[in-house]
Amino acid sequence: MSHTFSRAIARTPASTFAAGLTNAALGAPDPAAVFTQHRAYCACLEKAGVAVTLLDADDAFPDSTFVEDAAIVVRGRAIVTRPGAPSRLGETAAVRSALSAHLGDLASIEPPGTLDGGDVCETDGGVCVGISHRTNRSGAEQLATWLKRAGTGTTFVDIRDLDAILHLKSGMSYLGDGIFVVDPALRSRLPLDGADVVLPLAGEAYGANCIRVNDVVLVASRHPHLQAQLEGRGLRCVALEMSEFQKMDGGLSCLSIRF
Ligand code: CIR
Repeated sequence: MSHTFSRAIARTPASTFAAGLTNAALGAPDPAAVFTQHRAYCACLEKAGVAVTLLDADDAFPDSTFVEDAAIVVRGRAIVTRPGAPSRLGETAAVRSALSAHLGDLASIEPPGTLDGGDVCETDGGVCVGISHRTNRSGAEQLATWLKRAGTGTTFVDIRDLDAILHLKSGMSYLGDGIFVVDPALRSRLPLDGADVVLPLAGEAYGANCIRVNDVVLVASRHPHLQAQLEGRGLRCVALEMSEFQKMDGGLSCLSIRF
């Protein structure tokens, strides 16, 4: 896959953000810090050369800042998802309309399928799709059929028994050049033959959700070992404070759709 992106969709956090879904037990997010961290994230994307379309907040959807779950773009084609949490189903309309301005007609995941974009990890060898508590087999199969038409293969990865991993990409990232960051709990489930696998140390598993954007890798701050492992591979890292999003089970990839 290419990590060259010129555009991204992001969404201002809702003022109801703290009412979103979470299992993190890290306390309530600080409202001011949420907005500060989100602004820093968007500024970082812009600095990396990406034009960010920032959607208006929608207080009816506390989790709507996690736009990644609402649509997937692979090789210039987009599919709008059907999020697995009922409270998130209505998030897709605004994302669909923003994406269609750039990518024309969009496909859709249809009932009974559910799929969250966070469960979809594109690599050079195809796409890994997590079967999770949000993405069901029908949603994953619909995505695989859509990808197959574009010549892209799919590997399903069942993560339903891994309580600490909400979405597949909560525990893995592909950074290009054969480099994966993988939570050790996922390693044996992934097709990683020949890959350069970076395993975060104990206490740094949250860092497994990182993103390559053009010539930089965005990593969550306070993951020094992981950052050193990536820099040791010649990757230029920018550390971003993600504490308030982590409290709501979100990470760096979740806050944008890049294309
Ligand atoms: C949720 O539980 O749906 C949100 N609080 C967090 C979604 C994070 N998104 C992602 O990992 N792609």
